[in-house]
Amino acid sequence: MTAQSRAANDVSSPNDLEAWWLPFTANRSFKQRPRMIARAKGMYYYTPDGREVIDGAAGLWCCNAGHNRDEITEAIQAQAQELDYSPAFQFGHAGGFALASRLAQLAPGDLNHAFFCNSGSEAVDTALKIALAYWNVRGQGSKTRLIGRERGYHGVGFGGISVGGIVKNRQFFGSLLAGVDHLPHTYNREQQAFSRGEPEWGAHLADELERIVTLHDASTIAAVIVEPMAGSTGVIAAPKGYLKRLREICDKHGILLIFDEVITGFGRLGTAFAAERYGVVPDMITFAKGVNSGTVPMGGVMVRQGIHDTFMKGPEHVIELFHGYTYSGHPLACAAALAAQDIYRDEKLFERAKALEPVWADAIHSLKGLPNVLDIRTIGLVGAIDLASRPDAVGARAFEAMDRGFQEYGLMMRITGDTIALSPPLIVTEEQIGEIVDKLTKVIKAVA
Ligand code: PXG
Repeated sequence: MTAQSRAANDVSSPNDLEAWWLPFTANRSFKQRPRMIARAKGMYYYTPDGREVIDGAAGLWCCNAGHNRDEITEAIQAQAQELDYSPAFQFGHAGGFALASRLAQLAPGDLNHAFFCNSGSEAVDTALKIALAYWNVRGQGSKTRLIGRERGYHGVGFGGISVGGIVKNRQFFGSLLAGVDHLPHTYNREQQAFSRGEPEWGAHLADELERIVTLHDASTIAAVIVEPMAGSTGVIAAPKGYLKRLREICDKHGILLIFDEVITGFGRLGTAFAAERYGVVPDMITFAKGVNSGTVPMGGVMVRQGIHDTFMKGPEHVIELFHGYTYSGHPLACAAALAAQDIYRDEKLFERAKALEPVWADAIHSLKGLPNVLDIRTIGLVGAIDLASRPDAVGARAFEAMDRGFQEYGLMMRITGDTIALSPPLIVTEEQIGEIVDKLTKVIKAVA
């Protein structure tokens, strides 16, 4: 920066969009036609000029309690006044322990321990590292191979993109982690089009894990990681019976099973964790986003009792796991999470998501028949609409839908390729579901 622009560094309103390189964004097009957000409340965002935009995406799948909840804001304020930061390496604070206990209660089975970090990407790297270290500590250091799934999204760390299966997130970044293999994804439009909830077809695809085990031998495989519902790739729910089958195969061969619940955690599918919906207890669950309704960066891993206990041996002054982050269990993130968890419990928001699932499904599936709609999928309070791509311009139609939805119709949505994804805050009312579908109908017609 020039001395002159440095001197201008104290302006209170940003009027230059140049310096911020936005993540996962078409930057040049954004800067020509910015989509600026100034404030939020409940189900709505507001633009700097005061236009109301209904939030069909819970921010980025994270603001499950709705926006700017007073209880959360006040908890963050009070915490900042009391204890702004405290180290978590060799020290602790009450909020972190309270939150970990709370999450242990919420998680199924004996997923009794929480390891905190600051994002979903860090949660995934943490879970993969715990898996590798676990086998090492048990004297089975040859178990190093990690198995992900095609079309999976596990954040953007090197671990996450290695087990992930989204081509663009991998192809530019070199050789990634060695010793990774992938299950096939479970989407098949011919068999599953316009599905509500778990598709009937596809459980057999879990048996591909047997093929992978035969190829590499179980003695080389540490863990399998999957999203119970693949979100980022465009919403692919696990077929009926698929996750149970994965659990059985992992048990048979002594392989750890990790559910990445960064999106599905905290009510998105109508239960605290998707693991509960499917009656399957994985060995670890990664979480982030909804843990504090997206208000302060936070992620973490829930770990089963036996895995945790395996590390708790040897001389007591020695660190058991050489892993952690400066901001692990940050006091502000914990305070926000405790307040968010109170809201989820007191307003029964997970149950609410479950009760609204059929209403939501009916509403979203009513878009069938609109121009270019090739498939619609719903599960929990999630919906996806595949639009036909324009010739030679994959992604252009959905990009226009997202942009015009925000600029002209007052609707925020997520897109990936030519798929529109919806995941409103769990406080959404039936009337607001109607508003989302109404606006979406207009947008889909507008981009025909
Ligand atoms: N795992 C899963 C399953 C996710 O969905 C991450 C890990 C990474 O979380 P962080 O906090 O590091 O971003 C995610 C994140 C989208 C979208 O467009 C999805 C995510 C993030 C941003 C956009 O669907 N998921």
